[in-house]
Amino acid sequence: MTDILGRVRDAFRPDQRADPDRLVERLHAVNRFLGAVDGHLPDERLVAAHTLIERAGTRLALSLNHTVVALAGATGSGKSSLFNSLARFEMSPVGVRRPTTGVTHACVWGPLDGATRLLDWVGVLPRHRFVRESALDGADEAALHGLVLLDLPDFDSVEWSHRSEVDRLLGLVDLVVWVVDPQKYADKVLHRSYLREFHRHRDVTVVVLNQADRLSPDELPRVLADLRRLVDADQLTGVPVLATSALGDAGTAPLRGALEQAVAQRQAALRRLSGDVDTVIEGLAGLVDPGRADDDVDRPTIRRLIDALAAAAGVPAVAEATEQAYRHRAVAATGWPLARGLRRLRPDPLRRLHLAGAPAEPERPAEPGGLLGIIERPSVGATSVPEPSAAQRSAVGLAVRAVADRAGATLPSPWPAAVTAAARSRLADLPDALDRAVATTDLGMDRQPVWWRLVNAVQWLVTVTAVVGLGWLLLGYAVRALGLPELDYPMVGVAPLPTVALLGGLLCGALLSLLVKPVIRWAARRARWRAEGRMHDAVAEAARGYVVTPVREVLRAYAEARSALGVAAGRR
Ligand SMILES: Nc1nc2c(ncn2[C@@H]2O[C@H](COP(=O)(O)OP(=O)(O)OP(=O)(O)O)[C@@H](O)[C@H]2O)c(=O)[nH]1
Ligand SMILES: [Mg+2]
Repeated sequence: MTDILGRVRDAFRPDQRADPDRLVERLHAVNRFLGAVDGHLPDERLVAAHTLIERAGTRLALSLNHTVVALAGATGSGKSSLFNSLARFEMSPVGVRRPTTGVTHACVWGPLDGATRLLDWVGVLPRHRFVRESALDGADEAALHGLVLLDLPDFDSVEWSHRSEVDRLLGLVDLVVWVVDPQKYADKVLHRSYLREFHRHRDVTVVVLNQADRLSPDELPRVLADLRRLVDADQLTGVPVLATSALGDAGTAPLRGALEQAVAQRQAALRRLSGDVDTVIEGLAGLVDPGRADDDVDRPTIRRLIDALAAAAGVPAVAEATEQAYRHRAVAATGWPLARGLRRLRPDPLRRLHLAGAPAEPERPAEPGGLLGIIERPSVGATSVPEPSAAQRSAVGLAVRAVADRAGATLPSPWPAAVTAAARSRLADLPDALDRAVATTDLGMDRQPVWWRLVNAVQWLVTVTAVVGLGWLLLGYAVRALGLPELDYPMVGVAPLPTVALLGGLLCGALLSLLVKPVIRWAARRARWRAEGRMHDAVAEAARGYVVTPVREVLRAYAEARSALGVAAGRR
């Protein structure tokens, strides 16, 4: 007897106490994991974790001074008999008709008060609750104060409701005593579907071979050894395997000892939940790869995306138009004043695209699209930037895909799918954003450069000089025609001043126009580069906001989930 109790004590490892703070920290980490992956991973992969958080929160809020123990097993193994024998009262009916117990019965040792809410949560009907506190027992039962013992229906029942009740309760109780009998202790369903599933709950599992009185003294050790072998094969090494008989106090003593131990330690609830956390983490382990470094979207891929979006948004066309518009406006501003009227008849290339070159435009509501929105983009706006070609559309599709592929390449499934979904999540709004980016970019064309004004002033000066010269000459002819005394022109060398003024003015104007031409070409190219750079920046902003940022959010969620799971698993 002393030997059995010693084994039980070892099995429960009293030295390795469950740390409630550590348990709460692990549960917080699982919760953090759930918060991080919310919306990124399919809900069905997270059910167990959500259930754990919900159950653990409730169990920890309820009495930790009580230990809820379930007697589980096949029909006829003697659960109710053991229950009655431990309670020393006929509380749960024992019968010959199988299965006998259809609903869970509970017996509470000590006052019922603290256990009531626990039993409400576990779901035992009030009429099936019993209290084991009798003055007659004296100190006998004191060691079990705090025990809430449940007699469960049979797990292998022909009644579906029995099986579901057992499965529900096995997820809630603190400790499970598996009751087997000499005939059915090797039952495959018991071992494969139940005991093996509890391998992470070794600390809160006890196996009893009941009806041991039916075995001869020779047979008992052999059957016990065989059961031990099977239990070890279920990865439950170290779990106590006890022989019991429900026929008398002596037969239940080993189990009573184990229960007293569990009640005294008040560790079962914490250990149960720790085992649950282990199980949940094991199930989630494939969702993150602890060895991999955090990934980011690499710069070359982003650059290719921006280039593709810029092409689709018509940046090259607008840049080209900017260069032409610069030339157009510069010639109009610095050319020979008398020929400017002709130039003004030609349309301004930027205005043709409905782009004046200056920032404009209030916000417009987004239009529906999708990736195909890019493809069907163009009419979106106030601009008449040319529609993207089929090649440009597919380049955008490929570039967005490349961003997702590169970012998700090293992540375990199903994160790559989450990254792809994020990359495409705002594509519907992207066409409008691109059009807005181009339309509102300050192309730097709203102000006249100072040198235009200088050249313009010189042009007017020489033109006025020529006109004055012409006028003067005309006046001379008129005077001569009217027979009045001839005007005396001042001479510049051999030529009269009005002729010099007229010809010099005309020549200087033409020369200035010629000289300014290459400067205009050079400055127009600069204006094009400047506009291109600014539009590129605006498109890059849209690319970041609409494609890269959603992808980065998933990567951040992944990193957070991985770190949280590391803490929950004890890797930190
Ligand atoms: N000899 C002997 N008979 C036992 C022992 N335990 C139970 N029995 C008998 O086995 C039969 C089944 O016992 P129950 O306690 O009803 O078994 P159960 O596991 O509760 O069965 P269900 O309620 O149907 O799941 C009854 O006839 C009991 O008298 C025992 O330790 N020794
Ligand atoms: Mg029963």
